[in-house]
This record gives sequence, C-alpha cells and structure tokens, in this order.
Amino acid sequence: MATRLDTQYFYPAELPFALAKSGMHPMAVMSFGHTIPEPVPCPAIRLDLPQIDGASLVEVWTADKPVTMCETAGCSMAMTDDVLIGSIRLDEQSGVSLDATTYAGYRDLLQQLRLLGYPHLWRVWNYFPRINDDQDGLERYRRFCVGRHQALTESMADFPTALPAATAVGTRSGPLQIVFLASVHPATHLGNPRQLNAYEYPQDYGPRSPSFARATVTRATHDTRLYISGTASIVGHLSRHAGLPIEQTRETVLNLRAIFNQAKHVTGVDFTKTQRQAMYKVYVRKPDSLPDIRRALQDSPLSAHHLVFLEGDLCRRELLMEIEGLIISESFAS
Ligand code: 3EB
Repeated sequence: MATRLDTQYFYPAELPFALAKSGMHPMAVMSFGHTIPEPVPCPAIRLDLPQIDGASLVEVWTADKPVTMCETAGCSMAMTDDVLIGSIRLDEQSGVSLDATTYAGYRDLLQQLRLLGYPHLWRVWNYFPRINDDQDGLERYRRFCVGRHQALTESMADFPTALPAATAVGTRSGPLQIVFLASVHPATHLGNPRQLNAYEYPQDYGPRSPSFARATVTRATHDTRLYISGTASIVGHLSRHAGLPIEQTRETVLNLRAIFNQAKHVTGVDFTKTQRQAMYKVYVRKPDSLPDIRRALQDSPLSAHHLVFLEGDLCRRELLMEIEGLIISESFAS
C-alpha cells in the first residue's frame, strides 16, 4: 500500500502533543518566521517568512507508516518505503556566487535521491534571501535559475518534461533552503495553457530558464493529489498588472482555474468537485497589500479553504503576490 501523507497545521504550543499522537509518523515540520519548539523527531524547516494573517502556525507532514530518518551530504531526510521528504540548507560563503551554491545543492540532493532509490521529484520549494538583489551584475533569482538548470540538465532523466511543481520565494534572512518531496513512483507534470512553460521562457528573464512545471499530480492508494506551483499574475510569459494587487490576485485566480481544468483534461479527475482537503499559501511582498488581496480572494473559490498568508519576496520585482496549492481528491486518476 502506498503511504498516506497528511499535511496539517498546529499552533506551536500544540506541537509536542501532536507529534506524539499514536499512529502519526512525523516526516517534516515547517515553521514561518518563528521558532519551532525543540526537539522534533524529523527534519525541521525554519523559514523567515513571517505569517501576516494572525497567530502563527506550524505545518506538519506525517505518514501512516513507519518513517526512517537519514542525514547525509547536508540533506536531512525522512522516508517511508515509497515517499521521501527532505531539505538541504546551504549557507552562502562570501565570494561564492548563488548559482554555484544552488548547483552544488541540487547536485547533492539529486544524488541522494538516486542513491536512496526515490529518483522521481514530485514537488520542490526553494527559499533564499535577497532574491531580487543584484550579485555581480545578475539578479540573485536569475543566478539561482542558472545553478538549478545546470544541475537538473546534468542529472535528470527526461529534462524538462519530468520537472516537478515548484515554488521560489525570497525570505528575509537565512540560508538557501531547498525542500523536496520525492518518490519511488513517477508523477504527472502539467503545464498551464494560459502560461508559457517556465522552462521555455525567453532569455529576457535570465540566461537559463526556471526549471519547474506548473503543477504535479500524484496518485496513491488513498487519494490523488494536485500540487500547484507558485502561481502569479503572468500570462504567456508577461507579468500583468504591475503595481496592482487586486488585479494581480484576480489574474492569479484565473491561472489557478486553468490549472484545475488542465488537471481534469489530463488525469480525468475534477479536483474542484472531489476535493477532501485544499490548502493554499499566499505569498505577499508587502504586508500593506494584504487587505486588497484578501478582498480579491473573497470572490474566488479559494475563499472556502485554508489559506496561510506569508510575507515573502517574489521572483519578479513587479509581482506583488503568488499562490501555491495542495488539493487532495478522493478520486483516482486514470
Ligand atoms: C513564474 O510563474 C513565477 O523558479 O521555481 C513561480 C514558481 C515562479 C516557481 C521557480 C518561479 C518558480 O515564473 C515565479
């Protein structure tokens, strides 16, 4: 039987109790802008991305089967017999460019996944500070894309079609952190018909294109999951509505709808009708645009679901917000 993964949110004070619950096998704990009470029995991912919509929460990933931990080559990983969650932290050394640091991180994590037998990347989250700053004549996000592209083209079979859904968001401080979900089983990666594939962006956006898919669908015994990448106000390859948070939010919702349609078209699952759980993270560049973004979301299908609002920088200067999602369906994809 495939592992049943669960993703839940807790208040930090509840964490020791939640992690000790019988039948819960913790795989990862993620915190946003505050500290996680020590100790935790699994990889702990601490992100300086302040939660801006109220009491801070901790995200906990668990499995319904025993979990094995593994720490090696800077990777901190938790795995069952079919899925693996890991994170790698890379402190940036002075004089070393972000593309070199990113390349080394991706190379090491891909090697670990191959050695351990979980070669299929399902979902990746990338976090690092000063994402829009210039480093030696090239924006740090663009340097990150160069290093990621180099490592993935070198060692990923079926590049670019096997690229997974991803997020890349700028933190206020901290190392480069790459969080990854991988499996012994392949997944299905989707494009968004309203947007050019990011891996086909023209060079106007940097010397190497961003290596990710718009969404990834995974199938297991218990459910089918749609992991939606960080999705912003981009149509084709052009940013829309510079400086306008309400309009950017509406455009982003149109992009999310298009991904739901594409998922139905490709997998046969209507995630809008069969969802058991839906969770969204809304990354907001400037906290003062939160009321506008919230209002724009009130008229959208997202308003019925669990939303977490985090302050973070986006990978194009004009983008003010971005939304990622995880939608779990009761149905089985064909
Ligand atoms: C975009 O669509 C917006 O580089 O991994 C969104 C999600 C974005 C992931 C990444 C970038 C990434 O191009 C930016």
